[in-house]
Amino acid sequence: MTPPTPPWWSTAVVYQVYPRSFADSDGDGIGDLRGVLSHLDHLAALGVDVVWLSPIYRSPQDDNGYDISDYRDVDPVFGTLADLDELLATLHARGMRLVMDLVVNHTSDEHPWFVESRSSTTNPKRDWYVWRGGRDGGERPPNNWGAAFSGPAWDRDTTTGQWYLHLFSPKQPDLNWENPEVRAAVHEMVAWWLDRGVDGFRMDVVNFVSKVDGLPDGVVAPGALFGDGAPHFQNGPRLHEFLHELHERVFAGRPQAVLTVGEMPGVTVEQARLLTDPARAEVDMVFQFEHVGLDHGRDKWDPRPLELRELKANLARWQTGLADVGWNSLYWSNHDQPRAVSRFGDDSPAHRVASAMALGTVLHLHRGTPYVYQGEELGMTNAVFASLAEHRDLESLNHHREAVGAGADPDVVLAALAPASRDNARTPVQWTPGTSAGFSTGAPWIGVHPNHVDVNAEAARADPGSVFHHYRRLVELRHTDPVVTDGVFALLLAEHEQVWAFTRTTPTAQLLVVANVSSAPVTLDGAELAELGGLGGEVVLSSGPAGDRPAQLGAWEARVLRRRAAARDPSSTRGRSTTRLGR
Ligand code: TEU
Repeated sequence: MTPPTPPWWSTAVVYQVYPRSFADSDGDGIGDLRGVLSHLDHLAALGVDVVWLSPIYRSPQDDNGYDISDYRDVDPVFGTLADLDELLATLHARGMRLVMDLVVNHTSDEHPWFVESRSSTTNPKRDWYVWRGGRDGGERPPNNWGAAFSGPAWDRDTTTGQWYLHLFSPKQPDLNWENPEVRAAVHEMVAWWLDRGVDGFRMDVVNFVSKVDGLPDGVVAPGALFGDGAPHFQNGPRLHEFLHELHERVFAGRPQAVLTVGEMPGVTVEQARLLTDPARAEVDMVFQFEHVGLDHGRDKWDPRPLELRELKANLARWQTGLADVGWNSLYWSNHDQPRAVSRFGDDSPAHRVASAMALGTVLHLHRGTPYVYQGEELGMTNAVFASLAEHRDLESLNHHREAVGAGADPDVVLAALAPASRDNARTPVQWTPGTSAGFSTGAPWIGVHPNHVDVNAEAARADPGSVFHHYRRLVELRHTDPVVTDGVFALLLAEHEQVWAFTRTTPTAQLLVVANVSSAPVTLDGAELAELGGLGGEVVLSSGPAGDRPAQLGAWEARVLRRRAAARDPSSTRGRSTTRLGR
């Protein structure tokens, strides 16, 4: 039997554009589609295959476009439908693809569907959203769930006195996927975009669409204001059915081979095996959240130190779990997460470049499809905001208000926003050392990082030793070396607290990836060196201040070595038994 042709996205790298912060063409301080069009050379130079565009649809912008009031138009702040068509055509002409954001767990409260739905209890669209009567004579929400952006997950509507569910902001009411008319409307809209030529969808919190019957109360953690509804709305009872239906009705049989990636907070490896099994036809890959939760305590505002051993074990568990069925997505950052180099690396001037390279190296050489978030290829760092007034994200602002309202010290809450706020990822892309980093000729909607004078695309592209060129080489390696796509993953030195090492092995070749993921040099002892096969092989890629002694790794030094796969290679046999790490 000939093996099935691997899907195109198995050798692809996706680049995420958060349009509000990418590039502004018209001087209003907000990035737009013509801004994206003007920087396609940058993406082509990096070599990426796909652009994932965060939402550009019509929206009141309560959550920067994740609150959509018209799925079939472009918000004037970003441009026009004609600009979008031009972007699509230009990307295609350059051999790149376009993946859109699909936000259908909820709409904006200004979407005509919700405007109708809230108008009366008998409106035909009433059941398109999740409406319930309140407790205690209607005065209290129907259950105790909290919303992701603070406060209760319910709002009482004055027109009818009933409550509607919003897992995010009150301006993001949840659609009722139990209603077949809602699903049909979503299918129609997705087909409309595919007819326009788009190549796929990143599906926003799509594992929240099926809620448990009866919407039971969640457990209230000690000190928490609300119950945790997640067990009742994440990966709910009809999720597989809904995704399969969407696939069959819309994605199957399309001329373009569509890429679907489901954003799924709380998804487990076991669920992901089912969700991404090609035979089940649900989604191609999922964004899982385990590795970006390892530095959270009670919640994201309560940091705990990240343990390298835990991080390695987590990624290894996903590699093993999806080795024989399904597929991984690989990411360090996106528009909701802090900057990778500040969070997992060391963004001090001495180590910023090397640590960004080391992180890129380990991530991109895992098995799966890597996602590069805009600016990550420049080693952009977390924002430096001096006051609450500089923050923009509703999640941060609401959290500050809620925590201070409950008696917390405002300065302490502000300090907790610094490492965790989503605004860290949303400062403008740094194109040049000039005014506003070349992002806009107007006043940017959010502060430009002062380090743009040194950290910018112009400088990076001119410097062969930059993070940009290292990422470019990683993308190229994925395109040219089948081991990067297919090789079996095996973690080495699992217990080492500074070194991240693994092999990728096919019957004919092997890559060994070794990185010092710390700001202190490492000297490997004899046993460690033996586990790494003596660190021999042809150097495919390296970064950091390589020393001349193989047993020494400088701070954040990363090496990728190619070897012929030997049947009795100690690393490959040992690696196979690493499942104990995570299971
Ligand atoms: O995010 C969903 C999600 O669960 C998060 O990553 C969320 O940002 C987190 O709770 C913050 O701590 C998606 C989008 O990526 C995000 O930008 C939207 O705000 C959200 O859905 C609602 O559409």
